[in-house]
Amino acid sequence: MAQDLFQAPDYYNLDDLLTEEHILIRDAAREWVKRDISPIIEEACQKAEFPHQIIKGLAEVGAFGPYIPEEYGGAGLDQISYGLIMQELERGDSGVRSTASVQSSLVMYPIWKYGSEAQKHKYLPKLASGEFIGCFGLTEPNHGSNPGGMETKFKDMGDHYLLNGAKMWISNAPFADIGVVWAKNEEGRIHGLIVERDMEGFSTPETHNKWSLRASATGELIFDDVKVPKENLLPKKSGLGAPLGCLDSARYGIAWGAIGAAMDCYDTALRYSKERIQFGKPIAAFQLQQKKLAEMITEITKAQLLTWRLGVLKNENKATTAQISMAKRNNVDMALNIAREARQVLGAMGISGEYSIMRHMMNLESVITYEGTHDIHLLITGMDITGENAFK
Ligand code: TGC
Ligand code: FAD
Repeated sequence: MAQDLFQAPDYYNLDDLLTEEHILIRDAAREWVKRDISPIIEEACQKAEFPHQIIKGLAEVGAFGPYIPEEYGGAGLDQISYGLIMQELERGDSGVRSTASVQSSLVMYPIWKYGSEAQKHKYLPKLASGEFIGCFGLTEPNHGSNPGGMETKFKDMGDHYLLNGAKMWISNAPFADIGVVWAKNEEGRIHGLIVERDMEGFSTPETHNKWSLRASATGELIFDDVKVPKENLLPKKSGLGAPLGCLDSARYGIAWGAIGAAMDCYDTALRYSKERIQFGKPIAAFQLQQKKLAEMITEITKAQLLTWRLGVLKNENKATTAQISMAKRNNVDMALNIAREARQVLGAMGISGEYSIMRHMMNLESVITYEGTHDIHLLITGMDITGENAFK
């Protein structure tokens, strides 16, 4: 990739809305991305390999469990700090943000919220330091948007549970040390179970041939009569609301992350448009290119405002599922549209790995699908404002 010259756009002086601590945390993550992600990410994507060497740095910038209390090894930060870290990571690559989102919101969050004290002390500090990497198993071959229909099940065998079934499209699966896995008991009630890599009958084959999120490892989780100790069941919440509660936290992080990808595409296109000469002048001087760039910064600014406000609501424990859906849907769509427009500004260079835009565009095709598709989030908003459920 060409040298990382990123300069973050802040058209409405939104830094004024942040505290000094927010800015310190954000700038530390920004510097780390510039130093440790930008130089290696293109090659990792081309090779479709997760860059394991980044795990230590992710832990050091507080990307693993930013809002988990310090007593459990987390950074004890607020929700805006969490969002800003996700923004900076996804400015580098959506796959890097994915690894951190899953670890924080889909593995540490359920253990923190629904786990026993013993589970919290056993797993959270190791997850925060990156000694353990986790994954989250909800999606199945026959149940994606409709996780309530899941077929993975467990049986009470007296001194342990016996787990059978399969999950697919699971981020971090191929190398995760533990998985928070959602399965039905004999009464059909959904529970979370912590499954450890070395449990007999548990395997995690990698999913190959992805054109998107190539620097993030994706795989299946296969459970063939896996004996899970009873103390590994998350005791404090059951039902579909338990995994959906984790998704609220992860979707919130994605809303911030998508802004990072959009900022990187905009910044790259703006710089290129000033340097590329055609017909004797920089292409930035042509109205059609200005239209693209002006619309990009307008959409980024609107998303920044929406998401900052969501962060304030989240800090006050007032953000609703539907408000989070609106931000995830809007911001990912905004980022994908900006990536497509920015790629055009670069002409043929837009498809080259010399620049980050095509990689962001391909990554965002996953981001607009996972954690609830674009259409599912529209239906969540639709249900919230009309009171009518259009899912079923
Ligand atoms: P529904 O009947 O609406 O709800 C079932 C129960 O759950 C409660 N509930 C919630 N509880 C807490 N937080 C939320 N956000 C909640 N939303 C709903 C609800 O009150 C109800 O409780 P109860 O007590 O009455 O049973 O459920 P439904 O079956 O109709 O489904 C609704 C729908 C479609 C919105 C939901 O299933 C959904 O969101 N589907 C999308 C699935 C999805 O997002 N999967 C993501 C998998 S993980 C992933 O993609 C990780 S990618 C990570 C990365 O790499 O970054
Ligand atoms: P489907 O549910 O089959 O949907 C197909 C299409 O039908 C979509 O356009 C959808 O919007 C539409 N549709 C479905 N239902 C309705 C409806 N009621 N009304 C209107 N339209 C509808 N899952 C995990 O559990 N953990 C992970 O870590 C994880 N990581 C992922 C990583 C990647 C790279 C990807 C691509 C996916 C990941 N997922 C993960 C899975 C992801 O959450 C699902 O792909 C997503 O929820 C959609 O499910 P599906 O792919 O089965 O699509």
